[in-house]
Amino acid sequence: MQYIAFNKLKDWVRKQITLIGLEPIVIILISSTKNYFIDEFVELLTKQQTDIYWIGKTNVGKSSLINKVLSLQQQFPRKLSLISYFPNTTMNLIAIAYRDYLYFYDTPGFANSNELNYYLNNNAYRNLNFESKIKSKTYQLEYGKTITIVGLFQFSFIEGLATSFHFYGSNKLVLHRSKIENCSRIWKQQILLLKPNIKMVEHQIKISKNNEEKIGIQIYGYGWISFKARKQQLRLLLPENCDYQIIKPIL
Ligand SMILES: Nc1nc2c(ncn2[C@@H]2O[C@H](COP(=O)(O)OP(=O)(O)OP(=O)(O)O)[C@@H](O)[C@H]2O)c(=O)[nH]1
Ligand SMILES: [Mg+2]
Repeated sequence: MQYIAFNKLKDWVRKQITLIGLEPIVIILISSTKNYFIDEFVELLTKQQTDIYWIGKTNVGKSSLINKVLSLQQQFPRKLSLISYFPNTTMNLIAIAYRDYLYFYDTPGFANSNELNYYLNNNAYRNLNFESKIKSKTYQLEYGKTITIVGLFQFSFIEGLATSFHFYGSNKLVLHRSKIENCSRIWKQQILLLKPNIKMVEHQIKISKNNEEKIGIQIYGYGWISFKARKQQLRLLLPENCDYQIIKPIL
């Protein structure tokens, strides 16, 4: 916990929220399983004088957080919200009596088709749960090499000076290093986590900067790959419609 730059992370979240046209009032970084900042969050809730709707992407822990808040406040509703590591666990609007005639409304989470998780088969969710702190995996690569994030996507280093690439994704994912010329064969042997018949698309990425600035490629639903800018030419193989963007690394 002490290793994470909270303010940097909060700034990043604020920027992302602003980009989609919303104005955040308070940002609290929270975990209901690790209890991070739960007290601050509960205090905020006790000041609310309206019903509270719990809205967000599927599988991010909305129902878990509701149950946590209720148990901390020694409230035992007839029915707690269901939780699971599968997406779309909450299927309907669920009203839960809170206090002073106020209600929590747990809502079904939404899924975005531009994220990798949208293309996963059901067994894959176990592999993508972020239960422990992310440990980055580092590869010092010469050009001509591919890293296959087994069953999910491929990252190829086409041209440029030798570079250290740091992969920040779920610790449970296996990474496989190979020569570019072998990567199609490896991919065909290893499609395990995506739904069947997902069309894969290649994206060419040219880094124009050559100033050693730390940059990253964020792959929606996975995490990000960070490295120093050295005019590299890269290639990503992703499910069609899955998005990525070049970012300043968050950590
Ligand atoms: N690491 C970690 N996992 C969590 C946390 N909160 C919930 N989870 C896990 O995340 C998964 C999804 O939790 P849910 O509470 O069902 O998520 P949800 O947002 O209600 O999902 P939908 O109902 O599909 O919208 C479960 O496997 C939880 O155990 C957390 O704070 N940290
Ligand atoms: Mg839920």
